[in-house]
Parts: sequence; C-alpha cells; structure tokens
Amino acid sequence: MSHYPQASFLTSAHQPSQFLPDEGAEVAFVGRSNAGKSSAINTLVNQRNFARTSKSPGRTQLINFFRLWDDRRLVDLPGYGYARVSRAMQKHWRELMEAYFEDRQSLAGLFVIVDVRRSVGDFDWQMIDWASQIGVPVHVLLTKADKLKRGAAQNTLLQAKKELKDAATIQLFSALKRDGDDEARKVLDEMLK
Ligand SMILES: Nc1nc2c(ncn2[C@@H]2O[C@H](COP(=O)(O)OP(=O)(O)OP(=O)(O)O)[C@@H](O)[C@H]2O)c(=O)[nH]1
Ligand SMILES: [Mg+2]
Repeated sequence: MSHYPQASFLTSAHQPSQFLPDEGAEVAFVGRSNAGKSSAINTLVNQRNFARTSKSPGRTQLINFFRLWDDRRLVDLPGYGYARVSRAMQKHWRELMEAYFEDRQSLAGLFVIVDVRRSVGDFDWQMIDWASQIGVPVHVLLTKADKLKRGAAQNTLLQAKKELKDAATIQLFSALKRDGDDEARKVLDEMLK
C-alpha cells in the first residue's frame, strides 16, 4: 500500500510556461545526476517506477510534478553536474531551474539527494544557499547508504552534519533497503502540512 493513496503523476514541464499553477504546497527533490532522486521518490511513495529511474545519468531534463494528496505535490527536478550533456542542455537546465526557484510561492521545502559516497558537493551547496535565501527549509538525504559499511556511513553523516550546521537537516537513506523512509516521510509531511 502506498503511504499516499492519492499519489499520481501530474505533468512534465520542459519550460516555465508548463509549470503547474503556483497553488497549494510542494516539496522539490534536487541532486546530482544519478544521485538517486527518482529512487528516493519511489521509496517514499512506496510505488515501483512511480518516478522513473535511469541507469544512464542525465536523462531527466524535465521538471516532473506529482500529486501526493489534495493540492500537495512533490517535484522531481532534473539532476545537475552531468558533464556529458551539451552546453545548450546545460543552459536549458539552468534557465529552467532559475525560473522555477525565482518565483515559486508554493515551494514549501527542498530535499537534496546526495550519494553518501560523494557527500555534499558544490552544486548541492548552491541549492542549499538558494533555498535559505528564500527561506525554504532543506532536508538532505544521504542515499545509497547500503553501499557503505554502517560505521563509514555514520562518519559521513556526522561530518556532513558539522558542515551543514543550521543550513539543513540530514539523514542516511537507502532506497534499496528502504532504510530511513519513515524519517524522511515525517519531514516531507511536515513541510507540506
Ligand atoms: N544500492 C543502491 N542503489 C541505488 C539507490 N538509489 C538509487 N540507486 C541506483 O542509482 C541509479 C540512479 O538512480 P535514480 O533514482 O535513477 O537517480 P536520479 O537521481 O533520479 O538520476 P537522474 O534522474 O538521471 O538525475 C540507479 O541505477 C538506481 O538503481 C540506493 O539506495 N541503493
Ligand atoms: Mg531521476
């Protein structure tokens, strides 16, 4: 059973004119390309292939909107930092992201998805700074935690906590093992309340 029985795909936006009306509340998921955004969304919603996952990074160049309940939404933003996309694509990405973050009253929170083996990177920091400038709370999922031994994962978590200070809350997560999903859903629901 899904934790969000009303969950459904709403629309994909290639350009700002296709964004959904700026009403209700939504939480956006961002992260490096291939970090595990779509997998995290699938785990939180508890539906396989809800947000499509990809073996090849940098495929999702769209903003995907999903309904969780009523006018509460989840937004899967395109991954950043994938070197092999063209300059034109990078420009498209930047413009789309800027348009989204520039004026989105319904943005109630930001989930930054980070591969635990890479930890919080420059692009992640840019997103975190962006969010704090507009007063949007940030939660970091250190995902693929199953790829590290428990101790190593804990060390990464503690180190990242120190670096983030008050800028964001943070936790370990694994889509594969379904670890940390209750904790993450609590934060998500709180942001959307
Ligand atoms: N072991 C493990 N693999 C994971 C986990 N989460 C995601 N993956 C794998 O990582 C790869 C990328 O996952 P996606 O969820 O598609 O990543 P994404 O961030 O949505 O990627 P883009 O949309 O291309 O930016 C896939 O092969 C997933 O199976 C996890 O928690 N553990
Ligand atoms: Mg994806």
